[in-house]
Amino acid sequence: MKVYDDKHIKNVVLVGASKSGKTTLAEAMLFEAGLINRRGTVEEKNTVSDFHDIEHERGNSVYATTMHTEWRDYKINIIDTPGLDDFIGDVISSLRVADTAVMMLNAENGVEVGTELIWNYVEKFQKPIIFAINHVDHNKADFDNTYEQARNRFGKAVTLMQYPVNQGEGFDSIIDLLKMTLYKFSPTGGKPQKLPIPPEEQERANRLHNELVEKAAENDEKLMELYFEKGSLDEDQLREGLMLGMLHHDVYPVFCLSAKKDMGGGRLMGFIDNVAPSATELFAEKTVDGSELPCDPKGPTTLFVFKTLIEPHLGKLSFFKVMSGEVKTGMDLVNSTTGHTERLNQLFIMDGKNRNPVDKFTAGDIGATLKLKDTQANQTLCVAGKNITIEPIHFPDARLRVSIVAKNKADDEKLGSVLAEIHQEDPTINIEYSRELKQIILSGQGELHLNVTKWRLNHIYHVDVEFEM
Ligand SMILES: Nc1nc2c(ncn2[C@@H]2O[C@H](COP(=O)(O)OP(=O)(O)O)[C@@H](O)[C@H]2O)c(=O)[nH]1
Ligand SMILES: [Mg+2]
Repeated sequence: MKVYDDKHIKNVVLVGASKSGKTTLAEAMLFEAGLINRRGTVEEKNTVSDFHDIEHERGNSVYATTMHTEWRDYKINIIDTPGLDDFIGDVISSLRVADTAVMMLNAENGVEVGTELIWNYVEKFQKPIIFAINHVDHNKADFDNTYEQARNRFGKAVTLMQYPVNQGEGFDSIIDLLKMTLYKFSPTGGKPQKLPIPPEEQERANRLHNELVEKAAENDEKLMELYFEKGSLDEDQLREGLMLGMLHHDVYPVFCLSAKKDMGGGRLMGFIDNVAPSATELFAEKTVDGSELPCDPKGPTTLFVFKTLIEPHLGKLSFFKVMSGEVKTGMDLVNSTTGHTERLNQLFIMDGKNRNPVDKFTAGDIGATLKLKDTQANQTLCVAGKNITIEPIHFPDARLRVSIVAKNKADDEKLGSVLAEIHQEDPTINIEYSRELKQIILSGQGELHLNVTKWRLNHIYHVDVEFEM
């Protein structure tokens, strides 16, 4: 595994309404980069991202899954998230550690209710945003309408970087307004041919290109001056302007894709490499004592644990982002909440369920470790003597409560401990004991959320339960 420095690591989270194509895009991004040699599909239940049994059963993502890809000297960490509101907990923790949110829109449906729900969280985190309009190969795809809806709903920052030349079933060509090139794909997708923009598209492409340049120039006085002087900006200046625009929410670049046909993912990755900010370019992290921690590889080693996964046969996996410094295998770090020391015996890059061992991670990177004794999600591990606590994630309150009983009395005790594990994995599942009712009260984000919890109790922990509303 090649070692990437902090400037060459980008963290993106794929968010958007259910079925917009997030999991399919993640698969295409790994496949195009050659990290997997077979492209799985959601239908065949063999994608890297949707590896949990419940996801296979539902044909839909339930958990956030981390993966990585490598594209032209950059490492891109991808977190694929579930699109349904019931599973918002994992969307929130993923947004917290990502540096750019890729909001997927389905060109058949435009802006959906699910898009709006997730937008509320995306905005709260103030992270740079890219819109990826997917499904442009569908016969009902309407790219322009989807773009207009996004612009009406999310504002003038929504800025075209591309548009499809021939959306619908025959889709195979994209005009890129940054590179001013036509990308033409073979029927199997992948790497496109680069062709000149055809004469009939030149006027539209020029007009949109100029809009784009102006948008990039607006973000910096120096660039504005150059633009007035020369009437244009070169590619590096454009990149700089767009990156500043992304940082300040003045530019939400729009891309077009068919994730299913593997068309457009490579260009999107190239843009993430070259324009999307890395963690070191983002605003410093806030700590609970009101100070800030810049993402600096030379700073004090600080890991923020954003997610826990408990695999019955493997134990506890803790996912973290290196907020500062670097972490090496065998290092001792202190949990700033409990004061206990944890040894990080193993470090992994996680690609779905696959663990790839590595020796170290540097500031801005995302990794995982096994068997931390006493650390939960939302806690900080840092080098002894520093006592840094990263501002924790605030999860929404429960929206539905039920009382829960084991069908078999003998499971009563087990139920309590298993539910505690489930809460560790998903902080939006809460458990209280009602003395009055002498019952355990389970609460979560909705009926589906609680039913998935029931499914897990039954299929993974072998505890049969009943809900009483
Ligand atoms: N036609 C078409 N179908 C797609 C595209 N991307 C995904 N799909 C299909 O849309 C469905 C939902 O995709 P999935 O990746 O699970 O969406 P997610 O819920 O956002 O993760 C699946 O049946 C995919 O095969 C696309 O670009 N074009
Ligand atoms: Mg999915």
